[in-house]
Amino acid sequence: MNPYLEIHPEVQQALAAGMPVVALESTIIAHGMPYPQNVQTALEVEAVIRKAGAIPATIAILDGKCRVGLTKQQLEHLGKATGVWKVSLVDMPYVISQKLAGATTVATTMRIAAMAGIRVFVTGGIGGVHRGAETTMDISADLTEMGQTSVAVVSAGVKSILDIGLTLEYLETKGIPVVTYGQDAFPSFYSRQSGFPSPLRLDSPQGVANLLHTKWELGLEGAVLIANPIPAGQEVPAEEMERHIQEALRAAAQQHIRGKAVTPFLLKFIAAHTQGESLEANIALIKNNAKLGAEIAVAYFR
Ligand code: PSU
Ligand code: MN
Repeated sequence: MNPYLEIHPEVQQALAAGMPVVALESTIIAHGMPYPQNVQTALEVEAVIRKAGAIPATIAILDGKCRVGLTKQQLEHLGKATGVWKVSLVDMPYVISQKLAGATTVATTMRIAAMAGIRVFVTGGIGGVHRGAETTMDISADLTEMGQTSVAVVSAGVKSILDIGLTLEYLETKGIPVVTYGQDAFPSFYSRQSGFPSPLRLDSPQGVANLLHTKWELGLEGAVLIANPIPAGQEVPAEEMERHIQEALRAAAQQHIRGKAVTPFLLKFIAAHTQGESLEANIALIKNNAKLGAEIAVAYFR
């Protein structure tokens, strides 16, 4: 067992018993939503996973350990404290060795989930290839990590703060199957459409579970991205989002925002300018993803 890994007893027991476990990230808690909705949502998402017959394991870095499964107090701390790090792979050794509090990104959560033996992971939106990446080279480590770590990632597609076309190209290059659940169009987080067709489509948790099983049995390591469209009726109109995204990108350029600060800056800017609407949509889609993720985990372990 890795000395830096600390698995909550309930999660440990579930893994030992071969029961379905679903990993959850914590950047969305510390940097993706305001307090107290962030902690409230994190708890509700865990409840959705339990109701669907799986055990939730929210992942974060605390006291020099990769924690798999958090207590309510730990969730509360991550959601409330200031100075919680956003930990992508590049930050992991620093935050762990300095014993700092860290919220894990998709890339880091996947890596820790794999260390613990968890195969299914639920998030809101993944990082990807940023608009303008042809000059900035800003490509999220989420994509390279998905290229090598065998964990299924359930998300609501890709937010249009990114270049969706380039992100799909990159996923293809890395050999990451992209499966949209229940429709032909690839979704873009706040919207069920993105203007791009989905490379693949499946309509049942069992179908997804079979794909995962087949991929990994073939020795094809790496993730599968499952894009789950936001529930109809919860969408934020794409034209409205685009206006806010353009504004956010201009502000980021003016303020010389670079590197790992780019994604949180854009997300915060957009949240502040769309207020209740984007937050409500965000909460709806993460719960929707949690339900599907749990169903996939249950089917996979059957
Ligand atoms: N995109 C979203 N919501 C998020 C993130 C991205 O729509 O919360 C977070 C995730 O934790 C993701 C991270 O892993 O940002 C990507 O950051 P970067 O682009 O710096 O790799
Ligand atoms: Mn980046």
